[in-house]
Amino acid sequence: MKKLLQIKKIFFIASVFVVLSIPTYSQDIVKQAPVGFDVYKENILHGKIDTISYESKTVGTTRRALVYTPPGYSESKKYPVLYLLHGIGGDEKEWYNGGNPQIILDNLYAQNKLTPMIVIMPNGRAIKDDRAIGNHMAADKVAGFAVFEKDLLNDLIPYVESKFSVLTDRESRAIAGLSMGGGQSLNFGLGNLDKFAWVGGFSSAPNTKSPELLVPDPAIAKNQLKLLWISCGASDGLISFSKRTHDYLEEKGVPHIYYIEPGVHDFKVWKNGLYMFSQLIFKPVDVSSFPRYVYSENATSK
Ligand code: FER
Repeated sequence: MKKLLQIKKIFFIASVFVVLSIPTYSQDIVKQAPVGFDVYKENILHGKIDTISYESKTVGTTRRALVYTPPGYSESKKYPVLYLLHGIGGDEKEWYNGGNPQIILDNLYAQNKLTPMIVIMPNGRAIKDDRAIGNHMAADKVAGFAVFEKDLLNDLIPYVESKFSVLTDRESRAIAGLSMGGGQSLNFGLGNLDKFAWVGGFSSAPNTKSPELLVPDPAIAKNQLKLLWISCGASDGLISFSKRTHDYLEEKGVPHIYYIEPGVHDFKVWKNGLYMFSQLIFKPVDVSSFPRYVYSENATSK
């Protein structure tokens, strides 16, 4: 009888531990950016933004990109690389001008929330005159966004890997972008799983390939991807391109985060995309947490 009571007691204590550990566990996911995430702070370490130029055999010109190196960047360490792509009306400076990614990332580094990485912001319009002028929808300009796949793989990545102290395996390479760049990221990332293990599309545009072309072999994608991130503003006119991709991935059992937040087609959503995606990459991923990525009004990541 005494023994039974003891067993009951042990069982009770064990259950208390299990119950208490649930809330701790559920705090693990990355939450919507809190107020102040994009505000410059004087008294923390800051990364550095530079312009780089590389010879593009694909386009036949010298092309530009911005590079953000993290606080404390050292040639004696090797870093993973995030390629961060702009939208149809932008160029290599669009993220910098509209989203101040260096402020968002500096603040996250100050809170120890990022694996140190280099961020490359290229010009994704791979045509001779790649300036963001005139009619952005002109056929030759739109076509340049598809040609950028070759420029990225054959010209820019080799340049970055020859000039910076970076890791070169697929698990050390991520690609994400906004709108037209979100479509590029899904197309190029999922189309080159030997090159990219982390893929993110923020408010992806109509250039996003149809799901069957994007992920023709769900088993390979499931096996190769570390993280596939798809986010969009709930009131974005382009949401159908994210939703159809999500629906297909869900049907085929390919793990991914589908994160819908209040908002339209603008930098508020894209900055939060960078805030959340950057915290998830280049570290262990818990696939079972993906369904818990649901927008929460009073989220703070503190
Ligand atoms: C389109 C609508 C929007 C399109 C591209 C976009 C190529 C891109 C928008 C953006 O990058 O912000 O029909 O076709």
